[in-house]
Amino acid sequence: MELSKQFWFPGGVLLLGVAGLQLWAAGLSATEPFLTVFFLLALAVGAVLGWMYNRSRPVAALVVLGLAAWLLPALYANAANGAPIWRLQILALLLPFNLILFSLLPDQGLRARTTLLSASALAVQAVVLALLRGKAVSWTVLQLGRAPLPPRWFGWSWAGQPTLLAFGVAAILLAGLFLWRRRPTDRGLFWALTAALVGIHAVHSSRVAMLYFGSGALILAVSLIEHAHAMAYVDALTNIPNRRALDEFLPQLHKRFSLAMVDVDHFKTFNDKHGHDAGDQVLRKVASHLATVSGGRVFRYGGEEFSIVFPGRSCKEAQPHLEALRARIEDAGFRLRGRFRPKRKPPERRSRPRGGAKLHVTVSIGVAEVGEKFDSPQAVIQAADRALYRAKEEGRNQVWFAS
Ligand code: GH3
Ligand code: MG
Ligand code: MG
Repeated sequence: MELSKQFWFPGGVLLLGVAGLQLWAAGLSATEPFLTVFFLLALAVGAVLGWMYNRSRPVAALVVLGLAAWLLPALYANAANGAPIWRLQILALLLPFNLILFSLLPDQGLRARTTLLSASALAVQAVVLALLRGKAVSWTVLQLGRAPLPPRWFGWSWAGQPTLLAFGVAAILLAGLFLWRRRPTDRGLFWALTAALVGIHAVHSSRVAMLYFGSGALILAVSLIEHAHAMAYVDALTNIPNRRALDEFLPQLHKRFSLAMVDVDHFKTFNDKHGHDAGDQVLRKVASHLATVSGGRVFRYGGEEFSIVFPGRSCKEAQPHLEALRARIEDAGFRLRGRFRPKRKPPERRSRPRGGAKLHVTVSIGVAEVGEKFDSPQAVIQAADRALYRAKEEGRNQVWFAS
């Protein structure tokens, strides 16, 4: 899936759908009890999934959304009745702050120390907020009133500049985190944050606020389902679909397809020479090259073997793409990263190649297509495997067709 689609789906689409629904149903009082039910259900589903998959970050975020939906409308109503607005503004400011805090903490499961840390952070905030008096309050109000940017830019919101800026910074951080790690839970947190931003502007009605904070909870719940899906169907090392995904994909193809089996040459020797961790880096690199193939879908078949499926294409049509991949992997080479790279520059620098020697690997490829001869996915895989064996026998680093 291309990146923009990956980013918008499903959180962004869900939030837009909810906003559309709210605009369409505005003024329908009959929907209001439904909103409370929706909110509680979304929280419950998210909590159960978080507990099932033992994920502390989404659960912590759910707690924050639940607290926000509970506290903010009440404080807003108080403020409308003349109570000072600073407590409401601080709570709104704490919302993005906490979501960022939880997204940066490592997810080590619900029983890990980080959960205690998150809970303590929330408890400290609650105590400080309850104890704020006198000088501390006037200082806080002063800080909240400080406006580095022109105030008219923020006139549309009651939340004040610090809060809106904190939301902006949190959004940039979470989007960046997703682009970097591509984890569904990071994207879930980004869209939950966006839902919370809309939510704090709906606090005039506790139920409309519940709709948006509930949407945030639902987005987190969906991201937990995506996380579980990725655990089942995506290979953890190379981040491409795994054998199970291939086994389920092939029977769904009702048209002609060709399939290539790709195997790294002399990989055992490479591992023996450079170590297993270096071998893992090679597999990641090879997978990222293979993933650039146009018109094909790449899977990690197992070990150092990959499969590429070309739906609607014959072997002949797949050939130029496979030949290009083979050549690109041969030419690319790569340098070992991380602890394989010497930390300090070696004293006799000039005698060594800069940045360490470039290592090269090659791959052999066997291809077969579905047809009269090979009439089932299993038969195609076996035929491609035999062709791969031929490519190895003939000297490796080449593409062979099944006959
Ligand atoms: P050939 O050219 O005939 O394919 O030789 P080869 O050495 O690549 O083939 P062989 O099947 O003998 O060895 C495959 C090696 O791949 C053995 C195993 O240690 C290594 N391997 C399999 N999975 C992984 C992995 O996830 N990480 C690393 N580092 N090595 C792996
Ligand atoms: Mg092999
Ligand atoms: Mg091999």
